[in-house]
Amino acid sequence: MEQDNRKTLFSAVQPSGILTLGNYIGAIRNWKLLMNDYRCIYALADLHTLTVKQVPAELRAHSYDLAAWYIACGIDPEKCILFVQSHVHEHAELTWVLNTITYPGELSRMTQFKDKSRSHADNVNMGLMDYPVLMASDILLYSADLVPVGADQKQHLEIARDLAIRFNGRWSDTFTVPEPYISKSGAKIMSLQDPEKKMSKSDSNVRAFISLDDDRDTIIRKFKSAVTDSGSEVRAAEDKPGITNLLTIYSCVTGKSVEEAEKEFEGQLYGQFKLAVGEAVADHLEPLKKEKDRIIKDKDYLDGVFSNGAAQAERIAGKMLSKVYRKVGLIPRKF
Ligand code: ATP
Ligand code: LTN
Repeated sequence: MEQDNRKTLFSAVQPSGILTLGNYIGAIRNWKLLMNDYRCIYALADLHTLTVKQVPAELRAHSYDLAAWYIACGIDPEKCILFVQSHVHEHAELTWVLNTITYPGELSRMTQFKDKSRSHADNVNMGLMDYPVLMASDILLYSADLVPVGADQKQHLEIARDLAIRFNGRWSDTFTVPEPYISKSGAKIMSLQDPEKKMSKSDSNVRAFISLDDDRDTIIRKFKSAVTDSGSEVRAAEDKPGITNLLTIYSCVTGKSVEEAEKEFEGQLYGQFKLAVGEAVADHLEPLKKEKDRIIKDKDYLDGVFSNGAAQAERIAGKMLSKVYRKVGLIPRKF
């Protein structure tokens, strides 16, 4: 068999609802760009979604939806491994072992845990706290060298690195210590209503985020109502978080640099600029949405992708889990 000498890349998104423009620009868009240079493994992190309350039928629908978006955004299942986390039992099993070398203190100080404990105060469960350990298992099972994520996941990546180093030190070299890949531009797309806050799908104000499912008119309307800053110049600056965010978005969807965009809108009013950003985003998303709508109709195709992906993922994850069990002293089943 031909040897693949490329480094390995792993990433995942939770099928927890709609996808926002932040998810797309901060994460999924980069996956496609890296696909030819790395051996890529992409998962739907469905076990992670159970850390907050889910409606079972909706979770199932969201999982198919997310897979359709992955493929529509250019993640080619023929060129990478695309699978559902819960289809590969090794993820949950490695989490158990890693839990035994994780300290509660390092999990309880995670920003996401603190935020979600506040926003889901009626359901602060062990899974919510253990979330980064499951994420570390996802990454370490595949010896991933690189993990492309948005800036908000950097802390979780640090835990994955710490656990790899701790395990390797206590037993012997087993895990690759992963590096985060956080793109320079677009790693943190901000809310359209409060540019000091991350754009988030769980925002109670729907005008704060763009859903990839929004139609053209809605997208343009949301950009028109985006909060901007004082002054009138279309320029990226620290004291202009609203305009800077819109310039970043414009640059990411058009491929132009922020400087080029600033020149293009020199002398124009905020209103004209916001309309142009809305149109550029709508133009960019339109073909992706068409493709997603086509793919989602074919559940058999998606089930085939999942089955094929899980078989490939399992081969890698199974080997790694056996190695881990052996190293920590569990006896292998002989018959
Ligand atoms: P929630 O807001 O409910 O916590 P989320 O929108 O952050 O969810 P996730 O599934 O946690 O969604 O994130 C998926 C990926 O998208 C991660 O890599 C994350 O870093 C990235 N991401 C999420 N929001 C943004 C954003 N506003 N800007 C850039 N990247 C983002
Ligand atoms: N927690 C991540 C999703 C995720 C992930 C991973 C990302 C689960 N497992 C492994 C990278 C690598 C999030 O985006 N919220």
